[in-house]
Amino acid sequence: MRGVYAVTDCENLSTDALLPVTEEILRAGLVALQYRDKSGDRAKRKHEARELRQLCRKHGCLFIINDDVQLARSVGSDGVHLGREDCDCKTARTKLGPAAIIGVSCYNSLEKAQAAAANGADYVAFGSFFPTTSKRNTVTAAPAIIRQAKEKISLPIAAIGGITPANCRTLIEHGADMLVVISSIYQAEDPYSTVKEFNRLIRVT
Ligand code: TZP
Ligand code: MG
Repeated sequence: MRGVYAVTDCENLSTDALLPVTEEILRAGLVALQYRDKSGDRAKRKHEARELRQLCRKHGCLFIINDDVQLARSVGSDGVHLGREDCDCKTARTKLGPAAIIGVSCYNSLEKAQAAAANGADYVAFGSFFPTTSKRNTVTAAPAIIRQAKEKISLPIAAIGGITPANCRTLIEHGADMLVVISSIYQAEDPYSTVKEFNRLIRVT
């Protein structure tokens, strides 16, 4: 897994706005798309997740659901992303099976990353590396943690938090495999070109 990993900006976009811009960025080339929606609106979540599942299939992109193992199961996503408020990796594995991609947020903790690896995670995420307005109460991580993690575990490493084409270089140089991004893509004037630019910087296309 290497490249741009976009996360849906459901706080700012209605379904009608989310789907076309997501298809645009899928055309620009994403390694993964995460459906992240904190609304608690079950009907909306199921509808959006199903539509995004289809778009990701069409464009050959992995589709990951944030927090919600049940939703992941019911729409048949490729996997789930778990944070400290979600169920543990082993429980998710039991529910989703051996082929599911399970990502785990590790904030600024190498210990969490090693535990996630031992518990069968498929990738780990660190951050927030830069200030972000997309999430409250973030933990700050320094780029050095990426290199340190690569020495200890052999999983793909995702970096998140305030990442833009202008600041991502240090993360790539420290060994980030995936750049996980909400606002600098979804709120860009030209989301398609922004993904292309990230891809040029991380050299995947
Ligand atoms: N976890 C840590 S920072 C963050 C999440 C979900 C938000 C990232 O969004 P943005 O807009 O790319 O800073
Ligand atoms: Mg979560």
